[in-house]
Amino acid sequence: GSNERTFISVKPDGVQRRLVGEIVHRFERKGFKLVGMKLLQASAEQLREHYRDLSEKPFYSSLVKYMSSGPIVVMAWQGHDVVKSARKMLGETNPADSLPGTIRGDFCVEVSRNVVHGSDSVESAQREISLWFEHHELLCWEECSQPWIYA
Ligand code: YYY
Ligand code: MG
Repeated sequence: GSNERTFISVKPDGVQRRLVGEIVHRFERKGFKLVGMKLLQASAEQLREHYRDLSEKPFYSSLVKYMSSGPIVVMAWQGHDVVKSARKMLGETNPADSLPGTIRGDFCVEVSRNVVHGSDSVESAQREISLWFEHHELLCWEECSQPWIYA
């Protein structure tokens, strides 16, 4: 439904490279609704939890180190099929496999510096949003453009 939410974050390389505005702009233009956003320094502990499904992978500790190396921007976006659409907007995990026009296809080169995160399923999105946001930080607001985006 159009109340679906996903968790998107601009990784430390994306913040350092001043891509926050570009990434927000893409989701805004698409027609999704921003329902939560903040800049923060994530702890290794939070990141180990966020990426817990990858804990057996050889890159897990370097991933946690990179993700905690500077500020990140965490966001919750809402809209119809937003989880799947956002993954398409991000591109593939490896920027080399990402088509031009996607965020990773346009702005990065290496898998370990791929500038942006997006939830891979509705269940992951719910888990990640509740990990990074307090309930009161998520806003339900009436967007005036809604009737021009949804029939
Ligand atoms: O969901 P997504 O971010 O596209 O990929 P995941 O398979 O969940 O991996 C999370 C994160 O780990 C990825 O964005 C970069 C990093 N990573 C890596 O450094 N090296 C790999 N071979 C695979 C993933
Ligand atoms: Mg993932």
